[in-house]
Amino acid sequence: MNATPEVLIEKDGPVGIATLSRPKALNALSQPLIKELLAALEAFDADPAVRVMLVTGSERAFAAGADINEMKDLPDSKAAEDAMAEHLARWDRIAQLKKPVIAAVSGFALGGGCELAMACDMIVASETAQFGQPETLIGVIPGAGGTQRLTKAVGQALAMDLCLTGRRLNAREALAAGLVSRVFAPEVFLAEAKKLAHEVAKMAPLAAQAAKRAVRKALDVDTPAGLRAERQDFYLLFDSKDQKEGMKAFVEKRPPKFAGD
Ligand code: DAK
Repeated sequence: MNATPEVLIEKDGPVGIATLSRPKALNALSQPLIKELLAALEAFDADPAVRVMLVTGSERAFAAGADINEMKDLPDSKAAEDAMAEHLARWDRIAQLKKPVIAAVSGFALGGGCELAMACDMIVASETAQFGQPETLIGVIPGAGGTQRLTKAVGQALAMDLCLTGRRLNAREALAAGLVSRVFAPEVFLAEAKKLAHEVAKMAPLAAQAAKRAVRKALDVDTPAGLRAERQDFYLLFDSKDQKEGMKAFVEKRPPKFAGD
């Protein structure tokens, strides 16, 4: 762990917030920073009081990529793999969290920054956001899922364009391309992102987690397998108290009280 935290952790009721805070390097995602972020998110994932997580950065940068200084002197592929295998495993664990994770992106989300946002379940953006995968400009390619997740989010034409030219998408372009789901004016961006997180936190927690799992499944498996997984989770939710409460509250015309079981 760093002497000075580079990830600020806060709980806002049922919303666990992790704010990347390495301003001098535009939140470049060094190995210690990712380690700290993963620890924070896994603690939120295990905390029964937390239902949704929000990952955000500063106004100027969500994150400007993995830390180039950590990679620049790696002599060859073997050294790169040795140095980064554990790091990559941590990135994978971020994508495997059970609870919904929202990325709230202001400013630069480049390279690993864009990949981190895409490892989350939903991306909302400030009008200042800029998304890109400029790794080919520095002699590599996206290494934390960018080629796959970006292509699935925006399609081959645009993903290829971004990866081969390093050009950036602004927030409106990212919205039109399907990379982000909402764009907010800078003055209200964080408040709106938190509002959204609180809205998601009102859902039946087990159902929200199952919805996350099922939607993500669509990216990984063919449709029949995805439908099987969806159906299985649909039926399983009838074992939960929250399904009983949700449907009872509906017919009684009152708001549900979900306990998460
Ligand atoms: N790494 C380290 N430092 C960075 C950085 C980065 N990615 N991005 C910015 N900085 C630092 C700058 O060096 C500068 O530091 P000082 O010179 O002040 O000490 C400070 O942040 C401010 O940056 P600038 O002076 O450059 O600010 P500008 O406004 O002029 O430009 C910029 C902002 C974001 C356009 C520019 O900094 C930039 O182009 N940054 C690099 C963007 C980039 O190429 N990103 C992709 C990096 S490669 C993997 C996991 C992840 C990855 C790969 C593998 N595994 C686990 C296998 C991901 C790879 C990448 O992300």
